Amino acid sequence: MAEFQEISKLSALHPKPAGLVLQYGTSGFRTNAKQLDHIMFRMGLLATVRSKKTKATIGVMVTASHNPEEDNGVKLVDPMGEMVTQDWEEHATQLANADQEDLLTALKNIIEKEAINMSQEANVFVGKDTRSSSASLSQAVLDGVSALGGHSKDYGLVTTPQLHYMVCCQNTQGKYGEATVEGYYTKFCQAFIQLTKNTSNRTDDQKHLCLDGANGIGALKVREMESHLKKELQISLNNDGSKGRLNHQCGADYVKVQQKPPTGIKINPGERCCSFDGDADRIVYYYTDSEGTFHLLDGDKMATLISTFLKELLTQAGLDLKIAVVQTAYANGSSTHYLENTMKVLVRCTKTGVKHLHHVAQEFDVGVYFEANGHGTVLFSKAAEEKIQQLAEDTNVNDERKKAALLLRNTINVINQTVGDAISDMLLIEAILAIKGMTIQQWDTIYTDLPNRQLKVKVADRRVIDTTDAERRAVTPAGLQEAIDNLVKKYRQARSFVRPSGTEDVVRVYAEADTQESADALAHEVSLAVYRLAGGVGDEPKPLH
Ligand code: NG1
Ligand code: ZN
Repeated sequence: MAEFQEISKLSALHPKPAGLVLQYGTSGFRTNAKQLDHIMFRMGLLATVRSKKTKATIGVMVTASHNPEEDNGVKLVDPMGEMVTQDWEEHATQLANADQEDLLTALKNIIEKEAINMSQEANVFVGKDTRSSSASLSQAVLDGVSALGGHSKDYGLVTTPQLHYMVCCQNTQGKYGEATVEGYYTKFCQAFIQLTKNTSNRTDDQKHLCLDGANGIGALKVREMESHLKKELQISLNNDGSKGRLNHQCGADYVKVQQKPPTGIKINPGERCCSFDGDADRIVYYYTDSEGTFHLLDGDKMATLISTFLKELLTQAGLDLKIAVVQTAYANGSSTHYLENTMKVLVRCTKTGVKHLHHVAQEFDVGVYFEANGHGTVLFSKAAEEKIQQLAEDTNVNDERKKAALLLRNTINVINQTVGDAISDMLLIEAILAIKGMTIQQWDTIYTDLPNRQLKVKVADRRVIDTTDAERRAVTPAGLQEAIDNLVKKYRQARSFVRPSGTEDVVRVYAEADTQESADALAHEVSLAVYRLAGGVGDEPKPLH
């Protein structure tokens, strides 16, 4: 077929370095940008084939999120704006790793296996973050699409969640919103303004938010969006990319893992601040108190605030809808305890990676999911949306129920249900705080986090660690889980687990306990156990203190 000749010709312009093997990880391929040109071309091919299969528009986002500037990556977006399905992740890995001369065979295998009608039209949306490598890498994706005769639309610089939104809008014929950046701002900002319109006693101080844009795409997009907010939210933007390096000592991941404020930002005591990550699909909040102590409000705190707000509204509206919170093993033990025992909300735990959380959240009428690192959103089932809509339009209900239904309807509209979205989450949190008349300090005191520590250990092959029970227990190597259990017993309120990272060549160690010293000591001791039992390389982990 003519298109296959074209592929042979064009793929030679995007050659695969011999011997390079990459896996479609927790969220796509991710590594040093220099190694990714062939991957991008091939993902252009795969997205085109996926589009033919689903008879819908597919998205391809070029970004390495919170990773360093010199890295890059790519993730595929399925028709409803969700992450690509797991069996296609395998196709992606096959195609990415095929030797240059075997590329056509690998592609044909996928086409055959999936019984794809190659005469079907294909449409692919492409977006990229602000990394300097993203321009040529996204061009390689576009080349891949055109090599197979697919149509493409290049959205240029967009946040990851904006691209997910575009794909969903396109495939729902505009029901989700208009598939433009302008449409995105209009939808979410209008909902925010509606939500906050009866909170007229908000002062300018309360409307003020200090934002760290991680020197990335989120900063650019917040600047574009600002006028739509009509001063109802007044953002002072720091780390906007004009000086500092992307994700360098700033951004949501830095703040969460280091448990300290980003550089490049001056924080006044008590001031409400938040940080986005490099592609604006994560957000964390924080403040420093009058003693200068730093307080982090992470994904768990957001899940708690949001689920409490929604549960109260559902009760006021008299709607019997099932709400649940989905977390991972990294969720702070205090948050799980509070949600289950005080809020009486159903909590479910899944493996790390939003695709896992997203799927479980879909099982409920209202599924709130957040990773502790600040990636999350809320999903409403179709039935739940319909019930809320009906109630909002019903002229025979009392004022309290009506008011709650209207708030719920606007809450649905301020949320990007396709994927965790820093901008949309920020608007939601800001609206909830405004409606409840709550300060960040009051939000923080809902429950107290258990002190915790995350560490990384380098091992020769991280795949020697296999886990079960939503990654909370290690099955291999032999003796590791037993060692962890024995260490955990030494501390109060302690918990620890290890798992191989899906985005970095490391094993991650998590520990929490009643004091920071204990959490640090436990994390260190577990790191040593990993180093000794799972083939550690380099220097032995050193104690933190
Ligand atoms: P890995 O490297 O698999 O731990 C990290 C995050 C995930 C997720 C992905 C994708 C932690 C502990 N892990 O995955 O939650 O966000 O990156 O960006 O934060
Ligand atoms: Zn991200």
